[in-house]
Amino acid sequence: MRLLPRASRRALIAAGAVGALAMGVTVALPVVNAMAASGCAVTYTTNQWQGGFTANITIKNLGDPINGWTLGFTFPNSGQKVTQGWSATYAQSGANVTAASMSYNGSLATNASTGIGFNGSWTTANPLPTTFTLNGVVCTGATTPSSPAPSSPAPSSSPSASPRPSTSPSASPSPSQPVGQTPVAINGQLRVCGVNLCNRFNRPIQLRGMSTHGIQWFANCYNDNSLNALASDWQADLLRVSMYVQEQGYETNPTGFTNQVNNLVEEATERGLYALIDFHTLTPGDPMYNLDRAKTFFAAVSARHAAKNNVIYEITNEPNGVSWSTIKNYAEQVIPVIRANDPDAVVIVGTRGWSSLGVSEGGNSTEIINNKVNATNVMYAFHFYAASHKDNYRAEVERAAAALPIFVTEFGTVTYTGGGAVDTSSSTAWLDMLDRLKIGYANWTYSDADEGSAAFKPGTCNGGQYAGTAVLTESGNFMRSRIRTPDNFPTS
Ligand code: IDC
Repeated sequence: MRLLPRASRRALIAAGAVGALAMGVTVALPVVNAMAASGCAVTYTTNQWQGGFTANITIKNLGDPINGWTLGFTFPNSGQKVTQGWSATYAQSGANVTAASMSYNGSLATNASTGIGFNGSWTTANPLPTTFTLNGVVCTGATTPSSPAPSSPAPSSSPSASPRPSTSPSASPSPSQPVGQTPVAINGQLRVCGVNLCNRFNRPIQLRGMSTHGIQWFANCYNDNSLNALASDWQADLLRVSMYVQEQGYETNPTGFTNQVNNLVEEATERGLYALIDFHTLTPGDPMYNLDRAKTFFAAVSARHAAKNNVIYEITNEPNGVSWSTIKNYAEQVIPVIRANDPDAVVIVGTRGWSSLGVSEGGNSTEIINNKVNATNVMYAFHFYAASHKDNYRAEVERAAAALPIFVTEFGTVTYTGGGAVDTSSSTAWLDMLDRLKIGYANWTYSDADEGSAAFKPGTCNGGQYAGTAVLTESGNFMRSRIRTPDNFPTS
């Protein structure tokens, strides 16, 4: 979806068109229903603009476990239409809409939630539907008298993943369950434990994966074939979705880029990969410049993915030219927006000097260690480019890693320009250290950009072949062989 040219947008605004509005309704009355083998609560929120909207719906099952569901609701007026949905099969007749579960999200345990959504259009007005049914029963939010309220967030639905064989489509964090083969099926919801990232067995793990290039430029590199190759051939654990804010990115079309990110998160989820949502600020370096955009964006994506167990939020890519206290202040304003929707998700905060822990601006990690972000489940980003950043940076990471949870959300095998030759010895030294310290990483980039850091040869994304080594650059070959080695995730 492209925005209208700037002049036409101004004309629309001048003609009195409404701007983007966020609206929401939660249907969850604290009523106890004596019958109570069924019960549901639905949250329906929209972001809307002139003629269009995105709806995000969370369905919570308050009754007995169900296997397969159909959500029903009625639009308040007949000009409202579902145009494109996700995570459910939609049908509309007049103003009546149904959304039926998919194979991977039909099973909802008691108190489990799942998230679905759609893009829609409207003509005269776009009020929210007020009544929802689940399998024909009106959702009043009633709870079963016999089941106590959950003390922890409900387990999310976890799709089993093709193309990796999965023996367990469930993400229920019970060690007694058979273990699936995808990274998400094995590890489930992650949390920060001390200086590490821990899986559902409370054991430290390292996630290894790839970053997209800017999705405003390389959307053609992210499709079923390329993502199947990442999951199956590369055996990656993680896809970082890199959404630039400037440089023709998010600021030019917030709804379009939010949808593009959401779709890539769904693609990662279908394949059992963790999805790292990167709010790719770069220039200007002060994250506060994008604070309002960040709040809007993270409110939308965290609502959409709240029920998933595989989403990690990176709230600012590379702050530069600003103090750590400014970055911390930004983080402490954005994190609550995410937590309001997705209380248990891990959040990664960029650090001073292009996420160098301060080193590239003459500082070091002490400023963070002495003044940590005031929130739990937080990690700190470190970035390096192996041909530019060597021993002094490695020493600082090793020192910082004893005190801070660190995630290398971006690095290159080349120079910090993104180009030049692969520095194999420095890259090897870096990755050996990250492996030893169990620090997760995403390599820049899973794209066919014409620069040394790209994994694919230029032109690859015009074709359909991504698996194997014939399509890879030197950097791609190096990274594929590092990422393909067994993860040996702890399973008890
Ligand atoms: C670079 C891309 C390049 C693009 C440029 C635009 O590789 O194709 O023209 O961004 O700004 C970073 C940034 C990342 C950079 C990368 C390489 O996070 O956006 O990508 N890099 O320069 N930090 C250090 C290096």
